[in-house]
Amino acid sequence: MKQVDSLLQAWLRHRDALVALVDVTPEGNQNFTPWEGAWTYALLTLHIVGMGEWFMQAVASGEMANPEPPVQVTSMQQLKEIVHEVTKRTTDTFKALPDEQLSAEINSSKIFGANLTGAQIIEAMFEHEIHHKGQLFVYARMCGVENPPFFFNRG
Ligand code: NI
Repeated sequence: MKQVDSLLQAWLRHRDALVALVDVTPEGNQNFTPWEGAWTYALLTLHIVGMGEWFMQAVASGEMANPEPPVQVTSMQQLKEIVHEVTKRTTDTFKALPDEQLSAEINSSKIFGANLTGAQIIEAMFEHEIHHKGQLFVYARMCGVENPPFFFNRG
């Protein structure tokens, strides 16, 4: 098994839980915020999936692009579709990574102050996603989701 494949499986356990969480969040909650001035449900979700793809593209290309601003969404349905699309693209890029990219140096000094290896960028990607996913669980619970899906299902 490629090293990349086991990392992909580890990431997908988290991402699948995120997708499931967004899928069960009722329509109309795209602009929900837990306090005034906080990111909306949609912005937080777009940030997680957008940055995930951004990290993965950096590992694949060796270069860190400037992150793109999130698109405007007007419904949970639209948000769900974007989450599925971006997850599919990120998964495809991840799957296609050769193991050599894990030890390759990524041109990341302007973001991280040092050039990290592909494996280190993937670690940052995981930490970023897990951190914000925890926040989104609270958002979803406040939007009435009673049994949020967790990440430990390995069946
Ligand atoms: Ni963040």
